[in-house]
Amino acid sequence: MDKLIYPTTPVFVLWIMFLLTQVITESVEQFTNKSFINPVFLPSVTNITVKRGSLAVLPCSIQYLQDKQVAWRSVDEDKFLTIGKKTWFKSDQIILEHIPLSDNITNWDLLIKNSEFINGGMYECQITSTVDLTRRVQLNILEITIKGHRSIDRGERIFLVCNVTGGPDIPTDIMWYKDGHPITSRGFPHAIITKYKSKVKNSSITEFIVDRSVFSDTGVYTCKSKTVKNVKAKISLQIGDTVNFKSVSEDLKEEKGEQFSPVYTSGSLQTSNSCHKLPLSLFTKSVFIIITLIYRLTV
Ligand SMILES: *[C@@H]1O[C@H](CO)[C@@H](O)[C@H](O)[C@H]1NC(C)=O
Ligand SMILES: *[C@@H]1O[C@H](CO)[C@@H](O)[C@H](O)[C@H]1NC(C)=O
Ligand SMILES: *[C@@H]1O[C@H](CO)[C@@H](O)[C@H](O)[C@H]1NC(C)=O
Ligand SMILES: *[C@@H]1O[C@H](CO)[C@@H](O)[C@H](O)[C@H]1NC(C)=O
Ligand SMILES: CC(=O)N[C@H]1CO[C@H](CO)[C@@H](O)[C@@H]1O
Repeated sequence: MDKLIYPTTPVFVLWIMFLLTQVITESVEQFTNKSFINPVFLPSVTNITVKRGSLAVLPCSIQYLQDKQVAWRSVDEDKFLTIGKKTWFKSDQIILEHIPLSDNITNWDLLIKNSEFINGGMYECQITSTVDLTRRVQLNILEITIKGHRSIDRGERIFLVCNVTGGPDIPTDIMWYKDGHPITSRGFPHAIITKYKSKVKNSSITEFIVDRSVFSDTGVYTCKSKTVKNVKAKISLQIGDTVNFKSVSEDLKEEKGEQFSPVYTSGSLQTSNSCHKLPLSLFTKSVFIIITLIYRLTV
């Protein structure tokens, strides 16, 4: 007991020295990274949302892979899709994109073509080595549609339904835009926007309603998620008047403050002033032609 607490023998001193050298060489080896480099995943998105039918790119960027292997696995179905550069799971939809970059970085992206709802779920990019390194990527497949009449008469009700369908993670932060501008209660006091989520149908519904449409409601309407990229759809709406032309002119007088040069009337486009000014413009044109002719002749 005494010996251990107060070590003075030369054997013990040698033992301590041996331990110290072991620790030092180990840390030197680690410091120079000779054989101690472990592969690392570089930061990339881990939650991806794409529209049904489009290409889904699941990124996996690795540095210092050295002689180790990369595999992609479907977590939900518990099966390997790719191992190394080989596509393990035979499918026309799945491609492994292997792109070596500089600094010992290589991209091992998993591409899923013509994505379907069934392709949604959790995927895992893994490096097979002594310590298993994994990176999970969530893929959400959505469909977004707008239903509603593309052409209605002035005074009729506008009713557009934006329907986002997909898995349980569908975004509900859907906004309406008209000609690229957000529809707010201030800018569009006559518009009503309603929202609801149907758990049974895995859909999020956002409606745009205007009880009495006016000509200036003509435009391109877009519904899109505030936060999730790619989640958007658009519809072009035309407010027309099939009753008669007289009412169009009256409306134009009524809504003079607004700008709507092309007016849709009974299947043809007319500019607001063309009818009243036609004789006058013909007259000025004729005068102009005559003056030009006289000028040409005299010079
Ligand atoms: C060893 O790793 C460190 C960081 O861990 C790095 O700064 C250094 O450049 C590496 N050395 C070599 C020789 O790659
Ligand atoms: C939204 O779309 C889904 C899938 O197509 C459908 O089942 C559902 O009835 C639609 N909802 C509305 C309100 O149109
Ligand atoms: C992925 O994004 C969706 C939509 O934004 C979200 O609802 C979901 O919680 C996210 N999932 C994960 C695993 O982060
Ligand atoms: C809704 O999503 C759940 C979970 O992803 C799924 O089990 C169910 O079949 C889906 N329902 C419909 C109608 O697509
Ligand atoms: C740390 C590491 O793996 N470095 C390698 C990076 O790639 C070059 C060749 O491109 C190798 O020589 C290095 O050993």
